[in-house]
Amino acid sequence: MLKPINTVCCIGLGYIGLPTAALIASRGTKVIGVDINPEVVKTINKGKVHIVEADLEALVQKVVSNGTLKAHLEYQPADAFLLSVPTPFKNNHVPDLSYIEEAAGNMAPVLEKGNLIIIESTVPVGTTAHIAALLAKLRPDLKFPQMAGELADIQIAYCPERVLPGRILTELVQNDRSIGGMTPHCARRAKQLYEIFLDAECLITDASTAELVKLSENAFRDINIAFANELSMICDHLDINVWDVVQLANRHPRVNILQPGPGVGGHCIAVDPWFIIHSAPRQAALMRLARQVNEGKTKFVLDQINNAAKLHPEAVIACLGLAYKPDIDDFRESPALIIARNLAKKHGERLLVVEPYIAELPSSLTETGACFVDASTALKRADIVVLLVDHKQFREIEQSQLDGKVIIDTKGLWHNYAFAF
Ligand code: SAJ
Repeated sequence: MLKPINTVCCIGLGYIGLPTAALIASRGTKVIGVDINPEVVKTINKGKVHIVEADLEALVQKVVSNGTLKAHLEYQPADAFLLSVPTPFKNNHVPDLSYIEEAAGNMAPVLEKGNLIIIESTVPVGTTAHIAALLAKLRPDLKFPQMAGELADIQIAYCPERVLPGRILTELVQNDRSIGGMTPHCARRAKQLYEIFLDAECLITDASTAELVKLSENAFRDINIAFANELSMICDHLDINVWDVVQLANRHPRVNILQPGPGVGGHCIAVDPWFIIHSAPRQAALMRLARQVNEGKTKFVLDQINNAAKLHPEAVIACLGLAYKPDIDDFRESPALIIARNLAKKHGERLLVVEPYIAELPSSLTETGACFVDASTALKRADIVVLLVDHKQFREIEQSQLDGKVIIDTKGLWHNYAFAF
């Protein structure tokens, strides 16, 4: 008989933690949200959200007003703890576990016998065991799975998320979930928690396998995006339209070439493969090469723009989009932002920037003199138009607004337009 889970403490109220906390609370389970950022805590307790995500604010408003979700700065006792804190990498792509180690250190004092701990953050293989060892040192009075097995006082599991930003609340309910228990009992307890809100399958495995499953999903996607980006650079060299090649090749019943772009952004696809490469440097040759191809594509686009600017001295350049992907406001690891920053340093106020999902430019752009404008102003004033993100707002741009301009379309939005260069 599994101990009931009446209270869940969700640690880290960001892109994953907050939607997860709100969803669990919406099923009637009491949720204590914990975040280190006082602004985030204050915003949530007003029933508001600090991130752009479909339907999230309405859900947070509902569960905060009915008292099932409350955000705190301090950790509180609970039946289960969910850790969704950042796991970036340091320089030279070494995983940075400081956030998750800090969260574990802050959680240790409030742990009680019978608690369940689930790590959701994307982590290098072996991190769940590492955190379990850290907790055992901090709480020698409690028995942990690595020494007590099924008789442990505390159950620990690794359960990665696989939701797509923009569809998080839907995919949290609909996507199958890998449940990596340190013991079978840990996995059963973790499954009990996810069954509070999951409409899909809980796929039971061990912690290390679940850690590598998550990383493999994203490394697989990174390699496939690298194929599309390499193909786009080959097409440029051969003067062939890559969008036609992709469209026609994908009519093959078993071919699915992804979409080229200006590189790979986001805190997942651009980061996670490095966790595998770090764990198996000699074996992960293809994954490392894919990372180099995708990072190289960003430089390739920047060179294209600067070459066009050399042919048109004093040209006004417009960058359309800064986010790492369309129709969201997330700029983490964004290749568009990397390109815009480089152009701003070189071209200053001759750079116009359009980004529908922000109210003002990041200081790294404003300090160079780059101008924040709307799309129609940019298209009127620019000689060189660079499409970096295929936000839905840019789909309304007519060919007539682009006539006579130099176009660098990294997302193929306008590849059917016949341009007079
Ligand atoms: N991109 C391309 N071409 C494509 C697809 C994507 O250039 O054909 C670029 C995007 O523009 C973006 C980057 O790749 O810059 C990543 O975008 P994405 O849509 O592939 O992925 P994320 O980071 O938003 O979400 C991914 C998803 N993982 C997979 O699709 C395997 C999501 O399911 C994960 O939950 C998420 O990573 C995560 O949090 O790990």
